Amino acid sequence: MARVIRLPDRGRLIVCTDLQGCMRDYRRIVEVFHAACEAHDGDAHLLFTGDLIHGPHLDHDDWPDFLGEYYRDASGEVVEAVADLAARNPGRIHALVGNHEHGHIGGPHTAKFAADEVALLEELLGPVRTERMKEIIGGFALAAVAPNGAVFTHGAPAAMIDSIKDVEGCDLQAFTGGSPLDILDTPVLGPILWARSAEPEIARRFCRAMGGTIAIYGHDVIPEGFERIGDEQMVVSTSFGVFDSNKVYLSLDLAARYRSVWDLRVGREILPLYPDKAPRSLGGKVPD
Ligand SMILES: [Mn+2]
Repeated sequence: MARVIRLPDRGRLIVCTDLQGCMRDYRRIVEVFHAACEAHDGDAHLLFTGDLIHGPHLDHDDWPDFLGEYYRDASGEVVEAVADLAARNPGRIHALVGNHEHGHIGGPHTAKFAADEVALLEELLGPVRTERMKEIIGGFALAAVAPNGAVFTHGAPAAMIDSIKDVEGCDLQAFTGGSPLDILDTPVLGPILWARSAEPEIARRFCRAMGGTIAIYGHDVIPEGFERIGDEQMVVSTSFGVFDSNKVYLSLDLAARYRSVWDLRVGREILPLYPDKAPRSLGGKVPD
């Protein structure tokens, strides 16, 4: 299957990064999507940029403060909810593979909150729900491109590619090593799923090859909610590892033309997930 989603040149696009099993933030972004549908005559899209799964399984007392507000992992429920939402909104719900999803369909097993998060989740789900989850995430893409210039991936745009075909034809089974440390050496697939940064020149080249101008991704935690890197990269933290007050999502005009990440403005394209908790400097309602 082609691993690149081609978004249309009209309507609104809501972008949500790493949820890592947080059902509360999932429900909130679905509210945002429905509000965008209403505001744009039904013409809205919702894109998840990977890592829907693998959150902490911790009791309240063991929760480290730096992870933000407490939640308990609901990975299986989040993936199933995304599939149901996609079935109810044909062609409007899009999802990319993150390094955490990849572990279930050929990638190295992640070990962030458990020695083997892939084995743990599959055990919790049991064989039937595990098969369904693998089927769902097996249909996810590696990148999405929009005529407005935005190129979306899970990790940083560090892959060396000559054209969009290099990503379209990418084999999710290409990783044959054993250790997660070896994955970055797997061309295209490794950097797209695991890179935390990209040199400006490499990022520019990646965007050009994908037919776009700016790269938008998650994978890393930005405690302040988002970060611009140079003119062509933006890292967004919608959920995981961030306090509610600083969680942001993007709302992009698919009919616009974005030449640099500075065209994305707080309060317009960069919006707080919880406006009632966010400072005005992040487009929220709370005085700074
Ligand atoms: Mn990730």
